[in-house]
Amino acid sequence: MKTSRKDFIRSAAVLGFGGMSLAVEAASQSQATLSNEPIRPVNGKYLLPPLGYAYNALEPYIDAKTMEIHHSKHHQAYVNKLNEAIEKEPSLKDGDLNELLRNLNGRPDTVRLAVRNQGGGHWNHSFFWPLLKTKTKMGPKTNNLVIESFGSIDEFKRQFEKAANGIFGSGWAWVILQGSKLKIVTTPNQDNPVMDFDINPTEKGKPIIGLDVWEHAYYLKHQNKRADYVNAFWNVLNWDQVEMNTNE
Ligand code: MN3
Repeated sequence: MKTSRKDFIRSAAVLGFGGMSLAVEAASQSQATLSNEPIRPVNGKYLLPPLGYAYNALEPYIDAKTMEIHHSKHHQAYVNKLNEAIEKEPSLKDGDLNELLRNLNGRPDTVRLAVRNQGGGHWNHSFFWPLLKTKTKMGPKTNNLVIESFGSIDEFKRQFEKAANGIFGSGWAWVILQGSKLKIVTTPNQDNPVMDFDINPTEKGKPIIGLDVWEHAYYLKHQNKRADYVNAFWNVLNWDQVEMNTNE
């Protein structure tokens, strides 16, 4: 029996849908994450989400050793220290990390800094890993937002690179959605644009892209040359994930 093109498309669509629902299930189990999805403790403890791809998947742009140490050591350390903090403050065990970060000022003094630094570290890295994938293309919604907000893709990239390269010390460069426009902002340490501490309200918004510019993210491959790492980021930015992040 000959398989018609229509049947083929239908079965591919079914497979595609199956793959998607599996991915959604894995994401909720792993806590890997879109910016608007809850990140919750399991039995009172936050967990390290699986990377979702091999450590060498981003070669040659980001090397396997960096990915392995970054995920299994650095991110794990944020998770562990966040868990130590919430041990001391059991009221934090039930929440969603997004909510904890959005209302840092409402947290007890004893744990606020730990939630900011370690919770921020956990949130930021959970957001970062799904943003990395080779060979994707900018989606139509993102493209429109970029053109409306920056005039051209080149100008957008230029401004993002300038911001990322200009961060003094450790921090993150972000593209956030504010209303119907994109904006590039930076944060020090593990702060991010969803937190409510003494951040300028103009710097707050829904993250759609985040880039870790701590030295641990690039030093093994690029040493002091952060600009090379920032430039390489365009080769591994997962535009499919970015497009999803633009959804409300
Ligand atoms: Mn990092």
